[in-house]
Amino acid sequence: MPINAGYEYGIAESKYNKAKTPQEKLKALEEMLRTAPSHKGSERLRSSIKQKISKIKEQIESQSKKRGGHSFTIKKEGAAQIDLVGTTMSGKSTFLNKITNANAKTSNFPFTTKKPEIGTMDYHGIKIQIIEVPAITKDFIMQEKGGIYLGLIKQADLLVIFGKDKEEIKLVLEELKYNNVKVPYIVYDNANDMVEKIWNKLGLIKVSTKQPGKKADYPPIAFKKGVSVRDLAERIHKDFVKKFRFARIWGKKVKFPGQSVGLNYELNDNDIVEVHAK
Ligand SMILES: Nc1nc2c(ncn2[C@@H]2O[C@H](COP(=O)(O)OP(=O)(O)OP(=O)(O)O)[C@@H](O)[C@H]2O)c(=O)[nH]1
Ligand SMILES: [Mg+2]
Repeated sequence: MPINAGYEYGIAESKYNKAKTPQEKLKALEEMLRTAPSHKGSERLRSSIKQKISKIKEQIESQSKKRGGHSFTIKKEGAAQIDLVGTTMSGKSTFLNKITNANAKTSNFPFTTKKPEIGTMDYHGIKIQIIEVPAITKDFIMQEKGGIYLGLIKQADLLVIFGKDKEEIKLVLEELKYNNVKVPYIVYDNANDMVEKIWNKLGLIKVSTKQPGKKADYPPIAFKKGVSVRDLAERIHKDFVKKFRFARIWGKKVKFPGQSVGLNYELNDNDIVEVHAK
């Protein structure tokens, strides 16, 4: 132990020495860096810890790439793929069954879900794929069984994190962090508006087309936030952009219903668009 390093540093260092997996090593190294003395004399120590951290991160990344080769994925369908990830008996299957057409087995016994369960959620006409990943335990992803799901988790557009309490949520988030999962997530909180929270977090908007003199078409189309009338016109038909004259918009951000806009107009959630072409 270096001179003047505190008690916490000593604990972190002994954790590092005992660590078996690269994930445990990374965690201990980060703790060492956090608790290392920060005076001038300890600069070498800090930089050696930082070097070790970057090496171990490379190791984890190459490990997860190798493992990714064995892992299976599920073909994306619909506007987004969302994974329910969490500890056992945290209500993943119950929620999946509630919001999708799935009929996953739920029970009072742990580890009921043994393979990914897939469902489709219909959000005001937008189809969203929801997948329950079998429960996570400590070091689960590092284990043979858990590792095969790492690729699946990494390809998701959003994760919904489940746990029976704060500790479990923390455990799941740490497992993901130490396996380099960088997918955006939202923590499940059993709120009535959970589906809306999920939709908002996805960063998508739903837009409907319409014909002159008729009601809006159903179902609407999902787009990433920030798209313009041009993106919508292209999605409908490639000639639409060439022949475009103007579009009329009904929605919450226009000055009046049916306002005329050009190709560059940025669309908003729930906009209704009537494209006028030559
Ligand atoms: N108190 C409470 N219990 C719930 C809730 N959601 C589910 N349960 C109960 O918790 C138990 C486990 O629910 P599941 O949905 O099977 O949990 P899971 O996360 O899919 O668990 P595994 O697939 O077995 O790992 C069942 O007995 C459910 O009835 C909830 O929101 N609150
Ligand atoms: Mg389940």
